Amino acid sequence: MSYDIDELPESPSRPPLSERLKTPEGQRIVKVATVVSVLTVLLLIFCVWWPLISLPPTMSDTQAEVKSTLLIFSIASAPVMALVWGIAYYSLRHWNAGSGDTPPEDGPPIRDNNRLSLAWVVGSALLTAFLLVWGLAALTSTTTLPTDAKPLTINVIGQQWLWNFQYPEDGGITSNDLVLPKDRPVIFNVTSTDVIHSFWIPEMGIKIDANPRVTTTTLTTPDTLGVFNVRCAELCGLNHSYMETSGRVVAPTDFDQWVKDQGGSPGMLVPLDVNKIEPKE
Ligand SMILES: [Cu+2]
Repeated sequence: MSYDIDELPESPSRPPLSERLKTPEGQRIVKVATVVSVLTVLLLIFCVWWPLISLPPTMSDTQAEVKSTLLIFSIASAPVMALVWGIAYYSLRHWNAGSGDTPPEDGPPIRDNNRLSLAWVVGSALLTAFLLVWGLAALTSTTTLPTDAKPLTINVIGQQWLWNFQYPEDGGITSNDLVLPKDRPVIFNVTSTDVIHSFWIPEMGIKIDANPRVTTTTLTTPDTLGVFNVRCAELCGLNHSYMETSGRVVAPTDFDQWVKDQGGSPGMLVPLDVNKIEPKE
């Protein structure tokens, strides 16, 4: 049955909420609200629990920001997801042909419930505005260099199927292991000598494409001593899955010692321009 919206009947004055909840429609709303509430709680528990067991440990400010953004966005979306799933569940379970709970015909469109419209529009606007502001703030903080420490620049060169790391500010040493000093911002200039790779440190929350003849840049500040993984996150050929190595975050004095052990000199600038790396033939 269809309705001409110009010929809709006037809405009768509505009985109080307590009365309306006793009607069959009110009972339906109570049941749906119960399902939505239970689902919301379950989803919130999942939002907190799942990252704890599935994400790598946090070893940088970037990864901390990534994790808190994931948590906040999941919590904000849990009630919305529960609302959609709750209504879908109730509809599929009760409003099928055999249940006897199917309304005989479609009801008139709701067009005069201003409070519902207002709540819907204001709720959606607040939620999306919050996510936008949080997202922009997180993006800014993870892509801006802190001003209180001198950053370290490292050239990252991917090739089938290994990573090379150049330290142009420490005598130009090259290493297959990525060694980083703790609490010092690091700028990674990333490129490739052959195909597209992707430079990924799960524990640091950074991942960026390594493209031949192009330099991409990412940055982070390691803040925890320990070992981390360096991986290629872009299918780059037969041995892609073996294109990984380990790295470690060490104390600044240990970093200087490591540089010397590699034949370098801490703080000595050697012009190694990652843009000048010749592609392999
Ligand atoms: Cu690769």
